[in-house]
Amino acid sequence: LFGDDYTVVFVLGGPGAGKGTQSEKIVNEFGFTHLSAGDLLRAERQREGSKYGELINTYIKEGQIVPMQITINLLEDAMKRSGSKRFLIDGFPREIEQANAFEKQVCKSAFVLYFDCPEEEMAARLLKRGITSGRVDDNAESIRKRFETFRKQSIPVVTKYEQDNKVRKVSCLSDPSTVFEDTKKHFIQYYT
Ligand code: UP5
Ligand code: MG
Repeated sequence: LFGDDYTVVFVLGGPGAGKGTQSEKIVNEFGFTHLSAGDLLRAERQREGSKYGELINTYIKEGQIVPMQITINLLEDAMKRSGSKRFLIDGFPREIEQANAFEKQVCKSAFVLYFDCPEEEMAARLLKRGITSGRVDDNAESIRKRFETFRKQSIPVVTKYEQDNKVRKVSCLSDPSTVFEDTKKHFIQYYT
């Protein structure tokens, strides 16, 4: 559907690794459009008249992956509406089936930006954010479930793309601007 003149970069990493934080910085410097699958699902959950509000809320609270066609449709709509040709797809694909379906139905990916972060650090960040975020999944119980889903279903996506030599890995342990110094290196080709 979206052809060779479109660029899709998948931004992956565990819950709280810093996908959203770094995506914002990439947008500012490289003119990409940032689409967070989680943000799109949360917006759909709140949308008046949505059929999926309740379902989405349950999946998010349980740290499980929402049935993929819902997410793929939201992403595709957002891509069309944006009028952009360069996308950071943040927090998606979270399982191999989603990766294959998206690449077949919507657009091929250029590469995967993978933010690597130890679970202890991610948990600390999420618990801290949970004090003010209002996110239904920023509590100890949901965080534990999100990590479990990440290990079982999402890490295999990274492994799959590693086999195709498409993963660019960045450690997320330092402060956001230091992490961005590393992130940037992977976008040199997109300087305008
Ligand atoms: N922070 C960030 N970087 C930092 C740094 N370098 N040093 C210190 N602190 C740092 O950051 C998280 C917190 O850490 C913030 O407070 C930030 O200030 C701080 P953020 O940039 O928000 O990290 P991010 O990786 O984006 O974390 P997020 O919580 O958004 O990740 P998740 O992957 O858990 O959440 P997402 O919104 O992608 O998905 C939520 C749920 O939606 C999923 O669990 C799932 O149920 C559902 N979903 C699907 O079903 N399908 C999908 O395709 C996508 C989502
Ligand atoms: Mg995020």
